[in-house]
Amino acid sequence: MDAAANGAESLVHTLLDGGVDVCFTNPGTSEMHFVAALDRIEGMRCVLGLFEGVVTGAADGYYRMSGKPACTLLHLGPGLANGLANLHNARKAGSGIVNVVGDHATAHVALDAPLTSDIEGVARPMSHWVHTSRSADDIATDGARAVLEANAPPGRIATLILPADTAWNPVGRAPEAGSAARMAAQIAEARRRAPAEPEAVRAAAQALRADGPTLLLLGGVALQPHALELAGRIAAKTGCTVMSEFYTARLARGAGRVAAPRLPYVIDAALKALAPFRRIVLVGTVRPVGFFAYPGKPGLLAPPGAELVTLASVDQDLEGALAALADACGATSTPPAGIPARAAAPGAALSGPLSPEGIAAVVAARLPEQAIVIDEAVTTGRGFGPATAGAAPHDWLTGMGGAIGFGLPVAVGAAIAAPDRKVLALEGDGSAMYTLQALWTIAREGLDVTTVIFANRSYKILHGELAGVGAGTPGPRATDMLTLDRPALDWVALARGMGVEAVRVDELGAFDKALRDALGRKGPALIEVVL
Ligand SMILES: Cc1ncc(C[n+]2csc(CCOP(=O)(O)OP(=O)(O)O)c2C)c(N)n1
Repeated sequence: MDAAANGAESLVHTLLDGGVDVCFTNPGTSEMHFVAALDRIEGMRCVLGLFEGVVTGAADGYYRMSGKPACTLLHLGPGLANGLANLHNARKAGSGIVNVVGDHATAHVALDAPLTSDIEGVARPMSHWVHTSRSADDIATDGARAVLEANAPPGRIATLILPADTAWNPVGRAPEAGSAARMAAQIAEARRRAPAEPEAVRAAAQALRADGPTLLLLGGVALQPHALELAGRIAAKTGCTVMSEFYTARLARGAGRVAAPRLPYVIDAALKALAPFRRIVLVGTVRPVGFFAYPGKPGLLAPPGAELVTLASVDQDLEGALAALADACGATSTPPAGIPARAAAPGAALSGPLSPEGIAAVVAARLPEQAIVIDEAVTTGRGFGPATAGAAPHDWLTGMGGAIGFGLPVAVGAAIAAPDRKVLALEGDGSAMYTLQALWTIAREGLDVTTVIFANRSYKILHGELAGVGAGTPGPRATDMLTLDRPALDWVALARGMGVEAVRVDELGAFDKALRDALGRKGPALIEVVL
C-alpha cells in the first residue's frame, strides 16, 4: 500500500486493495476529506447520483452484473436514510455493498448539531454489518473488514461509519507491505461457498425419483447458464419441472438456454402454478410465500402436504449442488430439457394499438444479444416472461425487496459493470418517478441504457390490490390516490431536462421503430409509451 496521509486516504487505499474500484456517491461536508482522498489517489471510478436511492440502487445493479462490491459514499444519517429502500432491495438480492457513511467529528457529536443522528441505528436494519471507525489508525483494518463482509456469499451489506476526524487525522502507523496480495487471499476465502451436504443431495435425488410431479425451484446463482443447464439435464432425466422464484436478482434467459419460468406474482395464479406438485426441491431459494396476506387465502403457496426438500441455500455452491444432484440422478450427460425455440422474426404485424402482448412481441423481437433487461414494468410487464423466453440470450433483473424505484438505479450500476452490453430498463411510470434522477447519471456518464416508460398514468397494480384485499371498489378519494393523471407527467420533457433524448409513442409500430432506433445506437435514450 502507498503511504496514506490521513484516515480518508487510508480507507481509499484499503478499498482499492480490496478490489473495490467504483464509488457511487452523494457527499456532504463530513465526507470532504474522503472526496479529497478520492481526488488524490488514482483508481476509483466515482459516479455521482443526485439522490441516495440512486446511489444505493446503482451499487446493487453493479454487484448483480459484476459479482463484486462497489462502495457508496453517503452523508450522515439522513443521506443513508434516503438510500435505505434500495439498500433493502440490494440486501434481498444478495448484493454485496460497502457503504461509507460520514459522521461528525467525534467531539462534535455531543453538541447535537442539526445533522446529528443515530447512524448505526439507521444502518442496522438494512445492513449485515455496521461499524463506526474510532481512529485514523483503525481505518485500514475496519475498511478491510467491511470489504470481506461485503464479499461473503451471497453478497452482504457492510456499513462503515467514518467520523470526520477519523478521516482527517494523520495515520500514525506505517502501511504494511503486501496488503493487496493478503487481501486478495482473504477475499477469495470470504467468497468461498459451502458445498451442499451429501445428505441434502441424497434427499433431493430421492424426491426426484419418487412418484408424482416434482418441482425444482431455483433462485440466486442457480439461475446462471451452467446451473440452469444442469437443472435442464435433471428435468430431462427425471421428468421434474424447473421454475424460478418470482423475484430474481439475475436470471439467464433466451434461446439456447434452459427456461426457468418465474412463479407468478398474483396469489391465485401462484397457487395454481404450484398446485400440481407433491414435492418441491429448493435450490438457492426458500419455501414460496405470498407477497402479501389476502383475507381467506394462504400465505404459504405450496399445496398442503407437499414435501419441501432444501438442496442448498442461497449462500452455498449452487452449481456444484446441481452437479452433485445431476450425478445422483444419473443425468450428467442427459441432453437438457426446456430450451425454448427462438422467437419468430417480426412480421408486418408489429403495428396497431398498444397492448402488453404487442409490446412484449416487439421487445422479444428487438432485444439484442446479451442485453441486460431491468424489469420494473409492473402490470404492463406481467406477460413479458413467456413472450420473451425465446428472445436472443439475455439477463433479466427484477426488484428483489418489493420497494419500487429500484429499476433506473440498477440500470446505472449494471451499465457501469457491463459497458459492452445494452441495458433495457422497462419501467412503470409510477415506479420510475421514485428515482428518476438516475436519468441524469445515465446522461452524464453516457451509459448505454434505453429506458421505456409505460405511461398508464396510474398505480394500476393497486387498483387490483384494493379489490384483492377485500377493500371494495374505489370512490373518488381512493381513485385519486391511485392515479397519476392530474397533471399528466411529461416524460419526454423530464428526460430531456436531464440530458436524455426522448420520444413519445402511442401506437405499436411507432414503439417498434423507436425501440429499434434506441437499441441500434449506443448511449442513453428514453421512450414514453402512452397507454
Ligand atoms: C417504496 C414503495 N412504495 C410504495 C409501494 C407500493 N406500490 C407497489 S406498486 C405501486 C405502483 C406502481 O405503479 P407503476 O410503476 O406505474 O406500475 P403499474 O401498477 O401502473 O403497472 C406502488 C405505489 C412499493 N411497493 N414500494
